Amino acid sequence: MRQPRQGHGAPRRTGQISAGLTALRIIATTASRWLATLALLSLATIHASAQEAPSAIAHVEQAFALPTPPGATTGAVYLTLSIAKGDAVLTGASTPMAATVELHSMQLTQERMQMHRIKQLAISSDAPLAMAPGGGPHLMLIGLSQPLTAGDKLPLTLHFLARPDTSLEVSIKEYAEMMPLSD
Ligand SMILES: [Cu+2]
Repeated sequence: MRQPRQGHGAPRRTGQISAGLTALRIIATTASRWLATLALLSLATIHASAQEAPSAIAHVEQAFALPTPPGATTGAVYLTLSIAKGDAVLTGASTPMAATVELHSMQLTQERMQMHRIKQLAISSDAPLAMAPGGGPHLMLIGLSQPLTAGDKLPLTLHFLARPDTSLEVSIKEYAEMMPLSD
């Protein structure tokens, strides 16, 4: 006698509960799929930025400028530019101490070293760029607001193609100071 009562009520309730559980499961599954998708998306974003970040930073070392004689309006900056991963293109530089900064290269023309302006300088992890007085590329300061004095510093910002600028302080010193002491 008891069974029919329970029997009439129980299956229906069980059915409602299981239907409710199924609905919950579907919601839970959909939610977890969404969460998984979101997690994957954010991972992909992190991965993309992690891939771009290291190569974005070009490393600058041994940046120096030679002192200029009184009255001189041009000077030169030399530096070593390297990159840990990938490549970069230096497109120019600027300083509040000169009207313009040009990328220059030196070329031997009819037994004379001649400077000429170049538009950009490419570097890669395989091929860093080491500038030095006496030839090759350098940064030419044009329209100096004051002579470059040994011991002073020169603020310089390097501009790259599709990469953030790099700002640094350039030491003004005699080239001899950069050479290892020998003899
Ligand atoms: Cu030059």
